[in-house]
Amino acid sequence: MSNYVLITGATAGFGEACARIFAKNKWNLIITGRRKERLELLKKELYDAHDVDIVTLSFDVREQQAVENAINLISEKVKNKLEILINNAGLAVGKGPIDNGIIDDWERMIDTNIKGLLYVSNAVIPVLKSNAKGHIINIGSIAGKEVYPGGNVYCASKHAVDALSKAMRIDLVSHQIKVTNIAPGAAETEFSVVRFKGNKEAADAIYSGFEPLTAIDIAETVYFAATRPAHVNLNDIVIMPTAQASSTILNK
Ligand code: NDP
Ligand code: 8X3
Repeated sequence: MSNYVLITGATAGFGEACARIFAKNKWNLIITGRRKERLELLKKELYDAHDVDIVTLSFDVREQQAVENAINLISEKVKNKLEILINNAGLAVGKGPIDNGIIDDWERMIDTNIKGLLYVSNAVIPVLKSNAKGHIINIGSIAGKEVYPGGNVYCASKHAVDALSKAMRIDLVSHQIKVTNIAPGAAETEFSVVRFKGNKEAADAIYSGFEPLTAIDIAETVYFAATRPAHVNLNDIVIMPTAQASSTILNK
């Protein structure tokens, strides 16, 4: 039986694309997200196409008890074959000067991008340790490498992901658990629609005048990192559109 990859935020964007590429390559999946209907539709589609085992777990990564309960629901048989955790669930909410910041937006980003990633990791790391090998792939961001105008709290949350990737690598090296940080630049997904609270025009403007990355570009990168030989780990990957030189420099 093939091994399992657990993907957070598999209902859209990078996470959904990761589910597709891993299933196509005959990996079994544990797909998670809040939108249960999307998880069930994806499960049916990928099971029909690839005949892999797919477990769906619907929970909010911000709720520690819900995270723990969901991971506890996974059968021992599946846990024994769990090899990869992709910490992908995340979001930006709002973009503007810090002195105009909305506290609720800040809390959503910190609770999801930092605390949610920690809750999921806390629940899954014991499983990887007992399997005596594993791979955690954290989806950071170019916002975790640079700070840009109006990005303040989102950038801080992704700098935290960058730091946690380094810290996890140090703390888990003796358990043969690889840790990879992937830091994408501009990629067109539901990300900007969420960031601009449903304002599609504002979201579309982010990607106009250049060719952004796609979710498939990121999923292929994740899959490549996940399938290196046992003795090779890719620590940190920054991936941007060819038209992007930094957070703020775009060839439009
Ligand atoms: P999408 O908005 O397309 O997907 C985000 C995913 O995260 C959804 O599946 C969503 O599921 C899930 N999610 C969000 N909040 C929660 C929550 N509280 N609990 C559980 N799941 C949650 O965005 P992307 O695919 O673009 O983003 C994926 C990751 O990549 C994020 O961490 C983002 O910060 C990062 N990133 C994105 C970039 C981009 O330009 N698009 C660039 C660099 C990094 P649901 O709503 O069903 O819960
Ligand atoms: C998403 C990329 O540049 O909008 O993390 O912060 S950016």
